Amino acid sequence: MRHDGAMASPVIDLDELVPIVGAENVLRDPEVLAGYAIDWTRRVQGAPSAVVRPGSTAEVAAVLAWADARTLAVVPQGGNTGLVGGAIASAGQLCLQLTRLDALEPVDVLSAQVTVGAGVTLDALQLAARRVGLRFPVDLAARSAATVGGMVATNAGGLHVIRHGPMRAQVVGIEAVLANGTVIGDLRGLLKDNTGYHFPSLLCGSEGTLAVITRVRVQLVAPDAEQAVALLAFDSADDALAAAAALRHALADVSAIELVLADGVDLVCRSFELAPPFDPPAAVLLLVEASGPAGVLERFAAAVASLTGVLDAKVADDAERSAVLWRYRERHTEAIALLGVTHKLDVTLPLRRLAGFLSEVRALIERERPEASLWLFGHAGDGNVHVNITGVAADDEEIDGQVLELVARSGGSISAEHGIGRTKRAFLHLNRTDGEIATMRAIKHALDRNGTLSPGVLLP
Ligand code: 2HG
Ligand code: ZN
Repeated sequence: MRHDGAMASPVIDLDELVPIVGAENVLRDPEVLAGYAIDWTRRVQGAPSAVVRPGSTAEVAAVLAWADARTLAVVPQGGNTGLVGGAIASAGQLCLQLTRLDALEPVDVLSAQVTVGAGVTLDALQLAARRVGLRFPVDLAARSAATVGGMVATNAGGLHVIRHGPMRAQVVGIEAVLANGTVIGDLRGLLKDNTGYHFPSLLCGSEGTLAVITRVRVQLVAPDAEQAVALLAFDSADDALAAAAALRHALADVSAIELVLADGVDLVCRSFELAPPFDPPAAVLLLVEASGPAGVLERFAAAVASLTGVLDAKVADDAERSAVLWRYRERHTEAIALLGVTHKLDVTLPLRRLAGFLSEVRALIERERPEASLWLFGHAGDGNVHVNITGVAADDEEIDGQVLELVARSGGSISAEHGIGRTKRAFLHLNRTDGEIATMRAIKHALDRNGTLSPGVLLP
């Protein structure tokens, strides 16, 4: 078994993995493998030779050392909720499935930190924090399956980046295994430690290409006393974005500003039999969440009342009614998935270019792929738009390129929070110079001499 032009490799006997992880954790039945071999978008189909499920850092190290010595490629995978194919092993590669690394240490209340295995789900981490009266501030719709290791590897963003930053901002310690089996990092959680290169920074967003993350220590925050959510209706994206800026100036409590459009909300309502939020339907909707010290609802209501351009509003201040409003935003991904293979282009624009981009990308798709449907939604507070295209061929990379070129020309990023993975690596040059890509390659080579980890991911 060879990968990416490697020299002739020794014969590979997957039975040699059995003493390392146990027979029940070397999966080879094609029917079982199928579930690990395709990503959420159904666009990236892999064909791993086996799925290996280590149960400890030592087992990860032993599997990697074994594979590295045989130049057998290994692709780490967490909850398989990624949207760019970064966790999908191609033919002849091993899928290193990490959900058995699910140990959750007791929360260290003194430092408000907790150490968790890479396979712990976001849900489980949030629950552990809540149990001791704290909060883990990163949140995203795939919380029940997305794992902490995968979220660090992709530097996941989610709903609260405007207040708390992405995953990178929460990580205070990391343990990872290099391709040759060397374990690096520490989990002491020291906020001040200037002893050279900072491995958490290097590994956040490295998408499995530099090391396999096995444990992570994260910072928790104090919960907010109160929370309120509003769904606001507008005629245009310009009006909505002006209101979003005004709200952020007026109110320190804003913790999420999400944008959805009439057609997406209609699709969500039809797909899940939800009552439409507004009658008549609004062209553009903002879902705004405010959380902070007592009195949030009053401050929020006053700030909303002072906005211009709001056609209609729905406000909720309890968990149940807030969840009802959130559904119109959070269920977009699921509703779009029902339409079939989806091209997902997760991009950020400078806020001043965001409204213009929404109309320009629509004009581009109408011109270039009139048969396609375009779904636009995202995190308006940080300029992150999820451009979803359905009704085009799975392998239509040309249309991806055209959208991403528009993003780059507009001063944006071709990957806001999902990563580059397999689906965007051919476009990395739109955002990174040759010198930068060469630097990334040099780092990759220094840490993974044989190219064992995730070949075909991230680097062109
Ligand atoms: C979200 O914000 C996720 O809901 C998924 O990042 C986005 O499905 C998508 O394109
Ligand atoms: Zn998102």
